[in-house]
Amino acid sequence: MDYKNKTALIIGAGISGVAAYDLLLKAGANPILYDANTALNVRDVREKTCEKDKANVIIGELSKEIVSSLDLVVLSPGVPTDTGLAQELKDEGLYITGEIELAYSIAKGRLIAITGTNGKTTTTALTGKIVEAYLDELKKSSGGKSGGTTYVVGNIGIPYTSVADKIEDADITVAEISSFQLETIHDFHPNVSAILNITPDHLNRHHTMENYIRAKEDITLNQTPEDTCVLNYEDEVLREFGEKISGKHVTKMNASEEGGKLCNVRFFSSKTELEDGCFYLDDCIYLAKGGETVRLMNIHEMHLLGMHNVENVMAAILMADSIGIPMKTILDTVKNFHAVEHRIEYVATVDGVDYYNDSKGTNPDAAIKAVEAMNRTTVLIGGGYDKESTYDEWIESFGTKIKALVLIGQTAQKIEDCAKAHGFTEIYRAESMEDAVEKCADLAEDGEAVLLSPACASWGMFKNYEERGRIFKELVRALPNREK
Ligand code: UMA
Repeated sequence: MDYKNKTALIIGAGISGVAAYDLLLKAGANPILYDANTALNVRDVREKTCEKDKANVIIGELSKEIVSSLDLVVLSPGVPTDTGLAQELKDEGLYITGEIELAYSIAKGRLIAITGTNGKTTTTALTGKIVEAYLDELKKSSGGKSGGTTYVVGNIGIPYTSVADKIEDADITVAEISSFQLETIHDFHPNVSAILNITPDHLNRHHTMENYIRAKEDITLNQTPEDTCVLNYEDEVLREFGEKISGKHVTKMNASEEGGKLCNVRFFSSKTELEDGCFYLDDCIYLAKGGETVRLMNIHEMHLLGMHNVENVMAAILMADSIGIPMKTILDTVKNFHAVEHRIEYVATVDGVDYYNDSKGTNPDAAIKAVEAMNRTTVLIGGGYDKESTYDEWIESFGTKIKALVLIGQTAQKIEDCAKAHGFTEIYRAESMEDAVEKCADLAEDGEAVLLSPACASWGMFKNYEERGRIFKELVRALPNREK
C-alpha cells in the first residue's frame, strides 16, 4: 500500500503504536496516534514520537470529524479487534490493519516468523543468533561484499515497525508473532514460519480455543510451496494442520479451495523417531532429511533446561536449515546459547537455595514446563491477572516436587480453591512480591529451589512480566542483607 498523504489512525500509544506513528510519518502519511486511556498525558505521549511536541496525539474521545477524515486504521497488538471503537471503524468501511502488517508492507528481505503459545521468545532469540552468526560469516568470507543485517523483532519487545524502513533485501528478519498480532494480518508472508505448540491461553481475548488456533495457524495464510512451516509433531492440532497444508491428505485443488494454504511442512518431535524432520531420542537430537538420519548433538551440550527447550532448539534448527544456513553454524550457536531473561533464568543462590525467575510463565502450560524443568524440591510463587485459565493441570504437575505454593494477585483465591480440590494444601498468601520472596526464603531449605513461574499474566500488580521478573530478581539479590 502507498501510505503517501493517507490519514491513518493508530489505536494504542504503547511501544508499537509510537513506532507505527513514526514509520507512517516517514512513509509520507498523516498519522494520528490515539489512546483510550484518559490517564495518559498528551504531552508525554508526544515526547515518545519522533515529532515530539508537533505530533498529532488524541487521548480519550475521538470526534466524528476525525473518523470521517480517515483512510486506514492501525491496531496495536493489545487492542482487541472486537472492541467497540475497532468495530465502529470497521462498520464505517475503513481498512483495519495491524502494526505487524504495516511493518511487513514496508520492510524488505527474508522473513522468519515464529508463533506458538510457549517458547516463542527463546526460539526467536536463538534463531536470531543463528542468523546473525550466518550473516557475519557471509560478510567475513566475502570481505564485506555480501551478508546483510539480522533484525530480531515483534512480540519479543522490539516493534517490527521500529526498524521496518531500514530492512533491505540482503537482510533477514526473525519475528516473534503473537496471536494478537496475527488477527490483523492481510498480506504478511514469511518465507519460513513456525508454530511451536498451541495450548489454552488468552481466551479472554479470543473467546474460544477455535479462534485462538485459527489466529495462530494464520501465520501460514500467504505461504506458498516455496516457503516452509515448521510444526510440532506431538501437538495433535498442529500435526493435523501440517498434514493438511502440506497437501498429504488433500489434493492441491482442495487445499487451495480452503484458502490456498499449501506449503512445505517440516516437523520436530520430542517423542517420535521421524522419517523426515528433527527429533529427540536418548539424550540426542537427530535430523532426518532426504532419506538419511544424522545425529546432530547431545542435549547436555546445550545450556537450556527442560524438554520444552529441546523442542525450541529443534524448531530453530529446522528454520535455520530451511533458509540454507550450514549445520555447523547452527549447532555452534545452539551450544553457546544461554536462557533468555525471565525464562527459567537462574538468579542467585542464597543460603544454599537456588532462585529461578520464570516470570514469562504467564499461562498454566508455560508454568508446567518450568515445574518439569526443576530438578529438586521447590517453593513456587504463582498467581496474577485472571486470563480465565484453568489451573488443574498445573497443580497436578506439582507431584512431590513443589513443597509449597506462595500466591499473589487477583487469581490467588481461584488457584487456592483449585489446589485444595486436588489435595495440595501447603499454600501461603503474599501481599506483594517482596512479601512473597520473604516467605519463600523462610520456607525453602538448603539444597532446594525457589521458582517464580506464576501461570498468570502480571497485569494488575506490574506493568508487564518483565517488570515482575526484574523486581523479583532485585528482591532475591537483596536477600543476603535482610535482617533475620
Ligand atoms: N489501548 C487502547 N484501546 C484498547 C486497548 C488498549 O487505546 O482497547 C491502549 C492502552 O491504553 C495502551 C496501549 O493501547 O496505552 C497499549 O498497546 P499494546 O497493548 O499493544 O502494547 P505495546 O506497548 O504496543 O506492546 C505490544 C505488545 N503488547 C501486547 O500484545 C499486549 C507487546 O507484547 C509487544 O512486545 C510489543 O507490542 C511490540 O511488538 C507483550 C505481550 O504481553 C510482551 N504480549 C502477549 C504475550 O506475550 O502473551 C501477546
